[in-house]
Amino acid sequence: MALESTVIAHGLPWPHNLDTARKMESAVRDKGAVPATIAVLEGRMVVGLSSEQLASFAETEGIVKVSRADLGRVLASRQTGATTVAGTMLIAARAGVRMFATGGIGGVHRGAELSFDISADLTELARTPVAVVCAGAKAILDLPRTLEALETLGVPVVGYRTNEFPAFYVRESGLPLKARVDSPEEAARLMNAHWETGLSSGIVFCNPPPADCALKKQEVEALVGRALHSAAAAGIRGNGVTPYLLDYLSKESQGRTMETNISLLVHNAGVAAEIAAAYSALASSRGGATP
Ligand code: PSU
Ligand code: MN
Repeated sequence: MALESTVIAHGLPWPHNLDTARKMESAVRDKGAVPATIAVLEGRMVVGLSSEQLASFAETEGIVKVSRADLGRVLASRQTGATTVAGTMLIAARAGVRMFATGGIGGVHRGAELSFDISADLTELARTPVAVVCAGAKAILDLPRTLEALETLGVPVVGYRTNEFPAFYVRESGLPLKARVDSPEEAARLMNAHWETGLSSGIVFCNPPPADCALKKQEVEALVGRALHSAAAAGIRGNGVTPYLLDYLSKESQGRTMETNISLLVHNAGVAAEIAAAYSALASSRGGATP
């Protein structure tokens, strides 16, 4: 099961990043799956960082962010890179890995009608057959437009024990989902049916943050409004926007958004591992015949 590395290099500060990456790997193992944290190390795609590689990766500063468009360049120049949701899915699929857990996918940024800033995570989901467990898209984004874009791209967005698109730190967004599953087995059957038809798109499983660590919508919206003003004033553009906003939210909330982010990352890893185990059991019961 895949885990990404942009959240380690750019989503969380040291030492929380390493601690969280290790907790996610343990959560995966506890549910009977095998974690493979994906990154680019000195120009090589690595599927399954060793404990030492993970520690040194988490301590290194200034690691480049690797999405689909960046991969060739980073490999050619023998750089070390942190894979985003898009970059991780692309490498996972090449290695035959179908399951992936992250915090929140990228999506349509607020103000995208002017900036055109839409995460390559969305187009990757349209073309790469990997299922992603997440708490929806990050709260800094325009969630209704992100859902619309996913629909246009033909990506199934499935609630895991919820009828609503979660809002990352917040359990509900008021945005209804068309599909819902209530168990790992049901999720595995959906994956199998989706790919058995020959569809090559990904699947988004939305797992709301645990109730005991979720934040209130009003509080997050107020923080996000200030974060967006600050990013605009500082002239932050391109792939620096998301890390800037996440860092701003954490500082302004005295670390509370970061704590929620960590809890939901670990929670998502556990749920994805349960689904991965159910999918693999489904494959064996069919003589290894799942796509
Ligand atoms: N989930 C988190 N924290 C993160 C991310 C996901 O809890 O930092 C990362 C993912 O790697 C995702 C990226 O692909 O943020 C989105 O970046 P952008 O908006 O530049 O596409
Ligand atoms: Mn972007």
